[in-house]
This record gives sequence, structure tokens and C-alpha cells, in this order.
Amino acid sequence: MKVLIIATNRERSPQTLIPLGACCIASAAEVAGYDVRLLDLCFSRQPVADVERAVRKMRPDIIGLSVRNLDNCDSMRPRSYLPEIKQVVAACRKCSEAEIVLGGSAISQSPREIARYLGCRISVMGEGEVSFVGLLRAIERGEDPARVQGVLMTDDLPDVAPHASSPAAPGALPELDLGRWVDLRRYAACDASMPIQTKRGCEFHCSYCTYPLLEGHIFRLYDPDQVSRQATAAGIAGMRGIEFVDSIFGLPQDHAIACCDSVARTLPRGMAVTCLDLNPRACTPELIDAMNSAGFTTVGVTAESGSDVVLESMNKGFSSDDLRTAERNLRSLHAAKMWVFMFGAPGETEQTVRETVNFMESLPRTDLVMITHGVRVYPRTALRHRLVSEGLIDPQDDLVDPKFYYSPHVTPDRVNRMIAVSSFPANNIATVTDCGHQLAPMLQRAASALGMTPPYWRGLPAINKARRILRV
Ligand code: B12
Ligand code: SF4
Repeated sequence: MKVLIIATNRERSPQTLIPLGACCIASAAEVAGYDVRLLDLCFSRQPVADVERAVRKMRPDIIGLSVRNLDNCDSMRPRSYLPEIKQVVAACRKCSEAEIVLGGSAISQSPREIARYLGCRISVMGEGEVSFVGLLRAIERGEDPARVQGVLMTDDLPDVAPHASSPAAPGALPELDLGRWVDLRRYAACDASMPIQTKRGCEFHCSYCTYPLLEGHIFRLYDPDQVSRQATAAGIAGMRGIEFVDSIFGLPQDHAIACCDSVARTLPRGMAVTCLDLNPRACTPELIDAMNSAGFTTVGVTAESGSDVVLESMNKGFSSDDLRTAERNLRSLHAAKMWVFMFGAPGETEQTVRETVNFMESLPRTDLVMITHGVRVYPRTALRHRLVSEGLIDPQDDLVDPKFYYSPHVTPDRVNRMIAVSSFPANNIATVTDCGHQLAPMLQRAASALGMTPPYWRGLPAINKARRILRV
């Protein structure tokens, strides 16, 4: 059976991404014995024409559409990617009668609703390696696809709850060779980093978060040697950096340290190492030592708020004291640090904003801050349940059109003004909207030409300064 996987993501902001999920699915299907191709639309100038050409050439029996992003999660300038995915579906249909199977993190958020919008019959929820191969086998044998764990049929009755996919033990997954599926030189040329997972799953229960819905609540760990083999492969492929893309980085601590140690032994010198989901609770001196040995160059710390009221309402599992301890310990990490804060969560008031701003003011002047306004509400999260019970969200709302919660006790303008008059340097602050700025790609090319190592947010103070002078 011939299988065409289409990696549909074309977003290049805040950085160009290798389509890891699509590659995982292509590998799993190939190892299971299918004839698999992957069409990567990331650099395509004419995606519709490229899809038609690939479909006509391969004449696949099954087309797997990998849909990573639903929207840009930016409450200030929301943008949905679904219309462009619909064009891809139409292009497939125009030249083929192959069954289209939807999968990817966007699909997993609201499979039934998105599948209906795209006019497709079959979706796979969550991790797809086991479910997709099971589905291919079922289709081959003429069995009912609906019986495969993780598969959702669009015409199932609304009261049929989507059931989770069968998560694979990472050790049982095929070892990834991303270069088999995508043109790594092309990604290296635009300074994309090599995405590496050290584990899947997250044990925490933050009220707004969908990550455990995608990967489950149990940490499933990759062998640290396998992690370092992928890091070595990144060097061989000419990539300038690796990026840990775990839902949460740093926990369980022993395993995170073992992965850092393993990378430290094998990573070619001069390569950038980064992660953007470092959990404050993980920031112990032992982990920081290991991260220094591994050569971390940049980290994002998911602080979210400096107020205990808000941290509790989000069920973050750490307190403002933990945050202060993390901040003190992180001073010995030789990497640029970006603190991520989300304003407007339930319980946010001027007082709680003040506490977060106070924390920002205590940061070293070299640290950077990323601000998001509003909490994106997703189906099947505790936040959505709470808002439905408070009458703030219609229970029928499928949330495919992005909805953001903002505490009624404060406004984004007020928060911005409080930050603006704080002593934290304005040039060290970015917003999600800034990342999608039209000048961002140009600035990235300039930084690359100047020989800077990615990710380029390290240069944020200089970029902000230039933007203020040029008024752009
Ligand atoms: C790490 C990460 C990032 C890093 C990426 C770094 C890198 N070098 O790759 C950074 C910080 C840069 C980033 C940026 C963004 N991200 Co992000 N990111 C993640 C995160 C935490 C992990 C992604 C990952 O690589 N997972 C590992 C791979 C293996 O999993 P996967 O892609 O989901 O694939 C599996 C399944 O989905 C499925 N599958 C995938 N394809 C297919 C196809 C078929 C046919 C089938 C059957 C199954 C299937 O099987 C795969 C293997 O199990 C996820 C959350 C999460 N825990 O998943 C968010 C997530 C993917 N990001 C998200 C978003 C929105 C964004 C941004 C748009 C945010 C922004 N405005 O900046 C940008 C987009 C950037 C871009 N150019 O596209 C959303 C996407 C859903 C949505 N709400 O739209 C997620 C889910 C987080 C969330 N808010 O819920 N991200
Ligand atoms: S926000 Fe982070 S720590 Fe909380 S559940 Fe999601 S991935 Fe886990």
C-alpha cells in the first residue's frame, strides 16, 4: 500500500521548524512495511500545485495530512491556519480518491470539528505512530477503522468521546533519521534547529494546558544514548543547533541530567543547545551543572506568573518561592534566559500583576522576558470546564475559532502600562505578536549573515532598540 504523508506547516515564525511529527509517522509506516513518501510544504512557493504534482506522481492509497498548528495562539493578532489546510485537502481530492487521514497536534485539539470543516472522514488523536499503522492495517484488511484505538470518525455521534491513541514506549519507536524525509540542508540554511525529544508526556495538570492530552500524563523516557545519537546526527547534517522539544524540560531530574551528560560527551563543539520549556521546579544546581556541560546556549523558563494566587489558579505545581529559587540557581547557567509570562489568567488582578512585575524587576538585566496576553481556551481542559460552569463559555462552542480568557479585573493595556513604568528594561521584552512581526524573517537573515548562533532572540535588546529608533 502506498502512503503519502504531507507535512502542511508553512509557518516560519518565530522560527522555521523541521516537521518532526510528520517524520515520526512516515518512519513508523515505513518500518511497518509500507511504501512511504513525505511531501514537506514548508518551503513550497506553490503548495497547491506541489500537492497536486506529488499526488499525481505517487498515486497513493492513503494520504496522511500532518497538521501541526491550528492558530498562532496570539490573542492580539489571532490567525487560523485552517483555510490553507483546506486548500491542501481540495488539491488532494482533485487528483485522487485516496482516503485522507488527519493527524497532528492541531487535529488532536478538536478532531471532530476540524475534520468536519476540512471535509475528512478519519482523524487520529494524539501520538500517531501506533494508531496510524493500526489504521493502515485495518484499511488493508477491510476492517472497520473506527475500532482502531486513537481513531475518530467524523460521522461518529457527538456523544462518542474521542479516545486517546495508544502511546508507544519511546524505546519501541523507530530511531529517527530526519534526513530520510526532509531536506536538512535547506533547514540548516535557514538556521532551523534539530528537534529532539528526551521523553513524552507530562505529569502536571496545569488548568489550561493541552500537552498531556497530546502525550498523556506519564513521563515516557527515551534512552539518553538515543538522544545523543540524534544530537550527533544534527552536527553531521550541518545543523547549527539542537532543540529539546519536550512538553516540559528538566523533569524527571535524573533522566534530564543523564540526557545532558550524554549530549555533553558527543555533541560537536560550537553547536547551540536550547529548550523553551524549562520548568522552574527543575532548576536545581545539579541540573544547571549538567546543562552547562551540555553547552546550553539559550533557555526559556515557563514561569507564567510571579503571583501565588495566579500560579495556584493555573494549578502550576510551583510557587513564587520556587520561582525565586530557580532564578537564583539559574544565575550560574551560562546561557541566555528568556522568562515566559502569561497575563490575564483567572485570579489576575492589578495586585497579582504587580507581584509578577516585581519579580521581573528582580531579574538580572541580561535576562529577557516573553509576554503573552490572555489564556487560549482549549477543549477538554480544566479551564474550559471552569469557564463553562461559570457561564463564560458556551458549552456548544468547539473552540476551533480561538477564544482567549482575560481576567475581568485587569486589561492588557493596564498590564502593559504597569510593565512600561517598571524598572525592567523595555528593550528586553518581547511579545508573541513581535515574533510574528513582518520584519522578523529579515532580521533573522541578517543575524545569520552576521554569524550569530540561533535562536536569535538573544539579540532582542538590540533588535528592540533598532525598532524604537526606526519606529517599526
Ligand atoms: C516544542 C514546541 C514548539 C517549539 C518548536 C521547536 C522546534 N525546533 O521544533 C517552538 C517554541 C519554536 C514552537 C513554536 C510554535 N508553536 Co509549538 N509546540 C511545541 C510542543 C511543546 C512540542 C512539539 C513537538 O515537536 N512535539 C513532538 C512531535 C513528535 O509531536 P507532534 O508534532 O505532535 O506529532 C505527533 C502527533 O501529533 C501525531 N501526528 C503528527 N502528524 C501526524 C500525521 C498523521 C497522518 C497522523 C496520523 C498523526 C500525526 O503523531 C506524531 C508522533 O507521535 C507542542 C506541544 C506538545 N506537547 O505537543 C507545541 C505546539 C505544537 N505549538 C503550538 C503553537 C500554536 C506554536 C506557535 C504557532 C506559537 C507561536 N505563535 O509562536 C509556533 C509555531 C512555529 C512554527 N514555525 O510552526 C501548538 C499547536 C496547536 C495550536 N494551538 O495551534 C502546540 C500544540 C502547543 C499548544 N498551544 O497547544 N513550538
Ligand atoms: S503547562 Fe507545562 S507543566 Fe503544565 S501541564 Fe502543560 S506541559 Fe505540563
